[in-house]
Amino acid sequence: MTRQAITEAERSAMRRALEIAATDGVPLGPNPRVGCVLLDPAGLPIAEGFHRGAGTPHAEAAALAEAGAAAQGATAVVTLEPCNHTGRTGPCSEALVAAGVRRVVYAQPDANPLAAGGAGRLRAAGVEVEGGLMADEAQALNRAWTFSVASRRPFVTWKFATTLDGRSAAADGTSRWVSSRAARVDTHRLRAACDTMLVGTSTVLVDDPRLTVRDEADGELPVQPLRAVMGLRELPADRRVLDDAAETVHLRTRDPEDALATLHSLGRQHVFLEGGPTLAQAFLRAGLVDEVVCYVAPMLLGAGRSAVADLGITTIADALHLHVSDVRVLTGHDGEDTNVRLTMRRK
Ligand code: AOF
Ligand code: ZN
Repeated sequence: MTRQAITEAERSAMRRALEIAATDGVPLGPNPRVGCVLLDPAGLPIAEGFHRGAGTPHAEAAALAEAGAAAQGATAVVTLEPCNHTGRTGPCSEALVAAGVRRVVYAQPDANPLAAGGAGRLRAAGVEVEGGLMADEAQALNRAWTFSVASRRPFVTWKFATTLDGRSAAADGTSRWVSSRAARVDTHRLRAACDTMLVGTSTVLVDDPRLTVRDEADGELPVQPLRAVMGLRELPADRRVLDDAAETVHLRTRDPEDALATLHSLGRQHVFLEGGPTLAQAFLRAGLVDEVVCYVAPMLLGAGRSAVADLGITTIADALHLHVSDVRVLTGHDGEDTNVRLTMRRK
């Protein structure tokens, strides 16, 4: 059987599927964002659907429901390989076959071992299948989901604020407002895109942070990330992290790998690490930081606590290297901070 090349109509359907997958208001995680467009044999769109969050129909099922009998002989263009499992809903591979879909074009292969295998199942049923169209765009849409299903742990973003000379506190321990207001607003935007805030018990004991996502206009957002505190020390009941503004878990371990394993088992995909230099040290030493977000204040201290504790590196050849992915200057009335985003370079 000769394979049919991907058509222009399928390309534009994939662009549309990516667009509807990213519909505002679709909650991030634990499920991926997925879009699906059904085309008739002439390449004209007949129905579309997108996933609206855990427990609701998958994108393919939503599109099939809208198409009804018109799905017979159609091409399904979908941003993720159709699933092959019965989870919260039934397998999409079977639903597509049962509806008489003739061809499936998908973007990203499903890395979820529980759900994968849909392409094979479709081919076995005689459906033409093409994968990989705009796969990078689809992966970018579900960056943390893709990472966590493939790596079996959450993606870790370490955020810190520092002076120009790499200090996170002055010699007397004072550290309040190293970063500007603009940097703090920016931090809340990034917190909102994660599903878990992680700090150590010492941060809770010393700084007593709330660890919630707030915005200037509306205060605390309705959906809050989980607050996770790791370490062996007890948390006094009066700490703000134990208030009822969001859920909190105490991970009784000092080992980053254990902490991430527990968070993974709780369905968490993206950890925002906001602890102090010791927690950062533990995660960096364990090779468990994937992305770094740094706010650099135009300030010099010359002495004081370093932004990260000793990494055991004594010679320049052993330095950890990162890639800069973005640099911005955030300007506000109380100063301007430089925001640098980086990814870790894997050795
Ligand atoms: C979705 N939405 O549109 C597609 C998904 O157990 P479930 O039913 O929640 O299924 C989750 C898995 O199904 C998910 O991790 C992914 O591998 C696959 N496809 N999931 O939430 C969708 N097509
Ligand atoms: Zn499915």
